[in-house]
Amino acid sequence: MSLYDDKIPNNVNLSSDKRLLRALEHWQPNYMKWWYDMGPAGFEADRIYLRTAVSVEPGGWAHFDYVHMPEYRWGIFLAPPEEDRTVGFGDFCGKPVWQEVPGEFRNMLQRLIVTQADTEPASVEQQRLLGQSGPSLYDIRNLFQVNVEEGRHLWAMVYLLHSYFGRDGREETEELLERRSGSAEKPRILGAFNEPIEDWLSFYMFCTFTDRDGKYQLLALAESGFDPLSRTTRFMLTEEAHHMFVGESGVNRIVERACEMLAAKHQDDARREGCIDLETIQRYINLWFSVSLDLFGGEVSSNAASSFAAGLKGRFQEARYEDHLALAGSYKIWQPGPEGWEEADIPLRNAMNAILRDGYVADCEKVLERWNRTIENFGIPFRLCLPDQRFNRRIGVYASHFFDPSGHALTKKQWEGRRDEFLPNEKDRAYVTNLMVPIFEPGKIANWIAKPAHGIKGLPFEFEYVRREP
Ligand code: BYC
Repeated sequence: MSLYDDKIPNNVNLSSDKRLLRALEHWQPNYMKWWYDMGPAGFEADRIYLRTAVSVEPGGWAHFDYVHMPEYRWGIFLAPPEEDRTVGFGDFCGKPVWQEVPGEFRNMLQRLIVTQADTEPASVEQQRLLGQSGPSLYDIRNLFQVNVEEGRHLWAMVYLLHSYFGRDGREETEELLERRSGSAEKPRILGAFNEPIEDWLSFYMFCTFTDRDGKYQLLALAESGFDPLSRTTRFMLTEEAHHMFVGESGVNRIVERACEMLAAKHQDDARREGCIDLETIQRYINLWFSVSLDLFGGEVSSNAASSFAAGLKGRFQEARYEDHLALAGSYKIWQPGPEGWEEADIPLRNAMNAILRDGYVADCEKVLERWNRTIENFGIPFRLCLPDQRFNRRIGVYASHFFDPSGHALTKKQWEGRRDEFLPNEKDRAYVTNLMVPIFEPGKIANWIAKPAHGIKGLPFEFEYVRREP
């Protein structure tokens, strides 16, 4: 048994594939170097109560124990194969799925996998310093759980690149460790993954809105006719659910604490009580929802049409549709025309990004309803909302146009004058950053966030989720 078979839990029979093993043996030390350079800073020696995936069997991905993060067992798992699976959409609909890369679509497929892969280390880099200002050991442990799982998701994509894309794939896996979130020279591929995440409100917004893009992209890739990609992403989705829980419940606890203070002190300004006011929370929603919408790509996209036609990337729950060819039909988009903004019909295949995004938006609406229920329970009339989909966009038909969060068109000058009303402004950031004081004592929590309703795996909130080395 090889060192890696021993160290890396897997269900891909690593030990029997010498070529793959060699490739991973070459990549693994570089990954570890990256983790030490760019992974959570300042906690390398501490033991964290983490969940590690040890198999895809029911319960096998829910093994909990104390772990030093650099020794986390980053594994490679594919969901079990489905017998006689066929391509579910596009030009090859009904044909057997591919177990090898279809030559004519190699570049397109590699690009999808690299783009997906790039987001995983990017998010770890964005969150690198957060542990040092965590509001409780419970929250810090959740951050690290998310971080190690993003590391595992990178391994999942690296496995595909090494196994199926030869030398090009190997080179891509090196570049994945070279790009850096926010770098001017070698930035990460997608916009949201170059945004700084320097406070915990941003972290929870990211897990709510950006990880939820991850869910929809993974669901679309889980439909793929390239079976190894489908099986890998299906397993990744089991972990993604927890990340969204961390985000949604995190924001909810911040909202709850602000409302609790407002209600108890008959105040109208949560900041006076050292909490984060709902208006600031709204501006963070405006930012993270809009940058996450950009992650779906342009509303009208020939790339999306091509990957749908090739059977590589489908729609969310493709089986719900009757027509899997999408050759007929159209999708309505409000876009600039010769006479100003107008509704246009675009061919369905070109609208695949917009269709996937619509499912995402509906999902986000439900999150907002749950946060608003918390506010309502305190009898406070304020309501949080999602900004209009045209607001603050950098990609797609609304990029380089200006809209307020209600979707009213603005001139560039009006936008510049009112930007601070819509998006986190300098004062907001300074205020929120100032609250980020670390709490490392078990059972204690920062003033600006409520305790969670439950601890991890039935343990109390007071449990020592992070054992700090003296
Ligand atoms: N930023 O045809 P278009 C996750 C580029 S998150 C910068 O409109 P397409 C996670 C695009 O590359 C999920 N550039 O869009 C969450 C293209 O460039 P070229 C990640 C952008 O290609 C939290 C041009 O603009 N997974 O897992 O259909 C933590 C025109 O593009 C952006 C995936 O993304 C942007 N936002 O769609 C950890 C799935 N958007 O060709 C992890 C795989 C577009 O002109 N990726 N561009 O050079 C895809 O399916 C597609 O690449 C995209 C873009 C949906 C992202």
